[in-house]
Amino acid sequence: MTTLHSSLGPNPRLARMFMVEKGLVEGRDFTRVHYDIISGQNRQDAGYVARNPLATTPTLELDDGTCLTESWPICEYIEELHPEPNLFGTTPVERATVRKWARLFDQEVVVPMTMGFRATTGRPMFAPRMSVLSESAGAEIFAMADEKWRLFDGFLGESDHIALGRFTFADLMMFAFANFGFTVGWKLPEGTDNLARFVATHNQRPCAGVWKEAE
Ligand SMILES: N[C@@H](CCC(=O)N[C@@H](CS)C(=O)NCC(=O)O)C(=O)O
Repeated sequence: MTTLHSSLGPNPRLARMFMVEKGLVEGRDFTRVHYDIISGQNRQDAGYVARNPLATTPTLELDDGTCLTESWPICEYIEELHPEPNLFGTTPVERATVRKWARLFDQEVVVPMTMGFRATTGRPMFAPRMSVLSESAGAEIFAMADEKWRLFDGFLGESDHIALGRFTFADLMMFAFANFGFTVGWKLPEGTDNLARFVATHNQRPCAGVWKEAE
């Protein structure tokens, strides 16, 4: 059976949320192996490093032993196997639109937010295992992510969907990383009422349950 190598954190949770939205059930459709990333189990387990040389989570291991890494491509792989409900668009233009928003959010929010977290609140965990920015640069780049959250608040406007007027992978990504922020003491920036509404709306979705679990 397909195995999702998973842990705490927004990237494996993004993949798990995607699987929930696809109606895939743990135990029936895939198995999940959990790694304690706080203690660095993912980096110490030689078997896991062989599956994913970067040792990050998630990794999706297929029946033939192929190991797919990187949360977004894992989600696209699952979409190809399980096209419904559609989360990446049904036409070339729709797919380009969903990927545009996901790419923008990934670069403009996810990268500064995660780099900022690793250099500040997450420093005790991350500094021993990878290069991190200085604390002051971390705080600056974390604040830059907030500027971009504000930009996305404006892009959303009165809609609860960033693309196609319906729930897509781009919404899932935004929702996952807002939830990641909440787990590390972050709050939505002042004046982002559209994002607050977006989060409250998507908190009703089945995938939100992933963030209510203790791991
Ligand atoms: N770009 C990767 C990022 C993977 C990543 O950084 N995963 C985090 C969990 S959210 C991780 O493995 N952290 C523990 C570590 O780096 O040791 C993806 O999209 O999957």
